[in-house]
Amino acid sequence: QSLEIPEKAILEKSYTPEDWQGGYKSLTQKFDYWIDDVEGQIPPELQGTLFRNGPGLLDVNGQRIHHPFDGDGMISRICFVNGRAHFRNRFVHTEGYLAEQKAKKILYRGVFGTQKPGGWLANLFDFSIKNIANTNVIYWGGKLLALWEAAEPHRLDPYTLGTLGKEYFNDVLSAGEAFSAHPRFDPSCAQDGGAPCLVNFSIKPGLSTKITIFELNLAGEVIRKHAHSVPGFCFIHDFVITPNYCIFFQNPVTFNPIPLALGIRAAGECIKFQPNQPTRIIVIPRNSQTGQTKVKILETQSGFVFHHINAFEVEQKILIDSICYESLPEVEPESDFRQVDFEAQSPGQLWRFTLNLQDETVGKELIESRCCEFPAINPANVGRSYRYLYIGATHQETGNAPLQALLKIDLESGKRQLWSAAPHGFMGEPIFVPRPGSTKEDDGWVLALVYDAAHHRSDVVILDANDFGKGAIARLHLQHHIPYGLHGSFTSE
Ligand code: 3ON
Ligand code: FE
Repeated sequence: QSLEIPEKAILEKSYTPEDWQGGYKSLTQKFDYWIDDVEGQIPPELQGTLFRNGPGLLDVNGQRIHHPFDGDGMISRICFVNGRAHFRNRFVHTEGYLAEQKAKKILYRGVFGTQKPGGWLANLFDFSIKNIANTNVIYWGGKLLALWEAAEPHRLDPYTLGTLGKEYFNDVLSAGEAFSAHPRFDPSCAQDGGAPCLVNFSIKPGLSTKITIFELNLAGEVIRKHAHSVPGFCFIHDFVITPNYCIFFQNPVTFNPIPLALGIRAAGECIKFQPNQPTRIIVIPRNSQTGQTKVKILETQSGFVFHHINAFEVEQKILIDSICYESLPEVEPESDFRQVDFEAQSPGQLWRFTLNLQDETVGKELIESRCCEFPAINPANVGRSYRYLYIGATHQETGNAPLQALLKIDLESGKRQLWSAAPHGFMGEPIFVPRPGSTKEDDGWVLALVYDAAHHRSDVVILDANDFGKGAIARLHLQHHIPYGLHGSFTSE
């Protein structure tokens, strides 16, 4: 057998840019229907609702936004009942969305480079922010909440997806106060006698940064809130928890607000990655009662981190699994994000960091070099040791490219399984749903939205988490596409 790989196979990409770009068309229509076009079988045991959030609009009446992270939040709701599934989508009716739809033009600057038309003069000294509610959607304490990390949540009707208003948790949040888009769900909180709780944070940046931690009980009430000041500017999108700690990676960046003030750059474009500076790992104790309240800051080199997978404690050590980029991906001010040169971007790779709290050292080890993003695990293992993770990945083993596959990693045996939707399929964030009543870590399903460029529509794909080798056990063809999204969640309530 020849080991020679034909040159064509190496040169050929697993996708075409045109196919990929199709997933960045706006979706303006509202839909409500039972999904009848199903390949395979929806497991009847899979009961509950998958909520997804992401930018639904990539333009306002034809005026293009500069970066997908600036797009207005659109919620999709896929409800599974007795082996059938129902689809509904609605935009979050934020003040900014309503005002721009009425005016039929861009009225706000975006954090990631969208400017008001009219050049720098039209944007000069405009620091107002548009809460676009586009990053995550969670169901907690009987409330469906659309999240965006720089401002307060929007509350939605879980059935109709109608917007009910902003959520302040009984005045715990003040107007405009942030509540990040990456809450973590502690399945069994030691401080609450083993009851589940939600842990979230907010970042108030400045010369020094205020990090506030919130813990909410099952009724959706904030039961603990404490704030900490750390030196320097922070761009922190995600964090991890263990039973005793909240852990943040302070990326090595600087912020220069002058181009923002002058109307020539958006806030996100004023952030500069500093490759020669260390990442500072901020470890904040969750229990402020035990005297263990001192915040510890450890240093390492991690590149830029958006997302973490999980963390857990082993004696005096904390292990943290994170997706690291060699640098912060930037979109040039005058360019179109649809023309991005993937090969020029560093891939996201999976690393394990080991913090030794006693001598304050950090070790690190590469777990997966294939470009990956959007991790998921069994919710019962959040903050605990775990064996399996599921993550969006590129079809190819090396380099950067759009996510087209799902990778399952067995951290114990090192075994990998890859399910790819290439060449025409593009992968969104997976969600792991445990099989009801089962305690086996990988017994359940992995759900993801896949954009199918061949039909310009999206599919809800269901894999058996225990065995990706079977292929998709069901592919639910939607009647339309869903623009590439960010995060979501599953609730069996
Ligand atoms: O950090 C400071 C405080 C703060 C909260 C300054 C600041 C202005 C940058 C800021 C605001 C941050 C915001 C609004 C961040 C929003 C992030 C967002 C909407 C999405 C992030 C997504 C991250 C990733 C890695 C997405 C990957 C997507 C793919 C691989 C596929 O499309
Ligand atoms: Fe995120």
